[in-house]
Amino acid sequence: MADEVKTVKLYGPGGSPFVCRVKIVLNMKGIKYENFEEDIFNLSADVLKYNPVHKKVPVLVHNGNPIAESLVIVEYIDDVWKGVPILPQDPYEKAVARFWAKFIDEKCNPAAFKVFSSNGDEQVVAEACEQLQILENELKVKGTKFFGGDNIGLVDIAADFIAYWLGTIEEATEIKFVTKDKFPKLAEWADHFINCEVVKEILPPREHLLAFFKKRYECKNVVFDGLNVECFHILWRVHSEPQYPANKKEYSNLRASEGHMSLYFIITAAEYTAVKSQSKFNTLLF
Ligand SMILES: N[C@@H](CCC(=O)N[C@@H](CS)C(=O)NCC(=O)O)C(=O)O
Repeated sequence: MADEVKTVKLYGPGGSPFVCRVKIVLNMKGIKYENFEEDIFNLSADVLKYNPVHKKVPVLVHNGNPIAESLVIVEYIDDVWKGVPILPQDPYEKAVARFWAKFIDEKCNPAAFKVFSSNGDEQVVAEACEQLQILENELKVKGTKFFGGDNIGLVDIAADFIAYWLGTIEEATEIKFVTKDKFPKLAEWADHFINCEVVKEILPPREHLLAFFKKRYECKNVVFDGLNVECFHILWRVHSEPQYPANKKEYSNLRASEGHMSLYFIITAAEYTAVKSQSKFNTLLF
């Protein structure tokens, strides 16, 4: 057991839905591991070394081998440790599960996130609902408790953000668009999922998430010395010096930080020049 702890290391904070995917699977399989909590605004040198391509958590290190990307990690764990299966054995069923997990990652989660960064724009809400409706229909057609049947599987785990985080961000931002009336099957599924012992033990306290997301979305419009800067997203790495491209669209990649909290700005090239020349901005944000 002690050896297992030494050979399995998980890098990533408990508040991240991507990290929780991995934690849920480790919990389901009863695998002991060492957890490195990590600060997503200032990732450790270990994470940057183990995941130099994406520079993100979670990262799992097993017997010294790093594995990145939550769904890849989930599948890896399922391959290595037997016991409760996460993916179906049947190749077709397995492909179907991977299809839905990919759909959640590529369509549903980004569409839902966009609702909050757009401050509840009607069109953006409609687009997110369209994606969620596809999941709702899938549950209706299957008629099962979970996407995988009677037990939790890959798709349920992939959808942990929808089950738990989404409602919390809705509360933090006061932008409610996923209702029980609109998505009764999803609501029922989410309830089953978050109340499963193996999941419940892992989920971060709701009040912590609430506080985090309130802070994250509170700065919608920020004024720096008369310059109205639209802040629509929080940002990541604190001290990395960004490259400054020449047009406004690319400026959305400008990374700045205010103390621990980082912000993500859209500003024009002219605004940038003006802002950069102001010492207040420099002290405050870099
Ligand atoms: N596709 C990745 C997404 C992981 C991800 O976005 N992780 C965030 C934390 S929730 C992160 O590491 N952010 C740090 C950064 O971007 O610098 C996965 O599934 O693992």
